[in-house]
Amino acid sequence: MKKLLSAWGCTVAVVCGTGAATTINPSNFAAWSPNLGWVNCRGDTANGAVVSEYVCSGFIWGANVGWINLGDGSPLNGIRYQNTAADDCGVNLDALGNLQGFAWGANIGWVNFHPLGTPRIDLLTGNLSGYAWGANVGWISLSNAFAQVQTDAIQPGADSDGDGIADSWERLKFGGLAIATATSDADGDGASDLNEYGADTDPRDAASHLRISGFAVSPGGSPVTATWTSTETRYYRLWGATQLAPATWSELGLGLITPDPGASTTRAFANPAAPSRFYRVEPVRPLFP
Ligand SMILES: [Ca+2]
Ligand SMILES: [Ca+2]
Ligand SMILES: [Ca+2]
Repeated sequence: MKKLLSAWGCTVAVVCGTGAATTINPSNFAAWSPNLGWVNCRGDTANGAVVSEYVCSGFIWGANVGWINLGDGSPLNGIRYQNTAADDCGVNLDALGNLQGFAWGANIGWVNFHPLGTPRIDLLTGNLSGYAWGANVGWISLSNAFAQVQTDAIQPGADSDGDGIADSWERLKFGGLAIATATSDADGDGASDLNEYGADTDPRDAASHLRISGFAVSPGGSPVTATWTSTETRYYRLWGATQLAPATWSELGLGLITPDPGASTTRAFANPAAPSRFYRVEPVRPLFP
């Protein structure tokens, strides 16, 4: 099927019916091009754009130009499209939400998602912004004063060995699928490879793992201030409990926390009156299922 899709004939893919259901929002699906008019990123729903953790796939539709292919979802290196051969082209997504690579329309040629147009996805809202550029069609705007494109989800990458870790991440960090399992801890830092994947820390660096790195209590016992290691690619929630066995964790009321710039985040919160208190921090990817 990969071969059929890589023929770049948009109607081929529709006939094949291999596309996953689109992730694009039913109301916010329209990009705009001065030369093409509206471009429908949901397509016909069954074959519309699909955003996943490392790559995009599926098709967007321009009434005047037909289907535009975002990639077949199966990059040859098992991670991202290299965009150096016709059968390995498509639009990639990085951990910060930036889109980069080439889409293809049989009637319009290549459409370049280039850093100059800053095409990206907001990791909190799923809103797309920036532009793509086609030599034959000019700019295609992913958001404007009237409309925008929004993805309801970012699908986790394929997990063929069923360890809960996207295979792309395993290949990127370990060069293959043999090392990481659902319980392994390759760098022995106490954070499992599965948890390092979830927190976007380095599974080959024992100094890199999610942890509360600082904690200060005000005179009188409340509020307290917690600092934890963080990355721009994740949001966080803080949880508290007054005992560990059994623990009943409660969200501390700060809601979804946007990380501070840099390598750590600090927040203050009320310290409940109790003989003992325990805290933990959870990494969150808002658009993941
Ligand atoms: Ca896996
Ligand atoms: Ca580890
Ligand atoms: Ca680590």
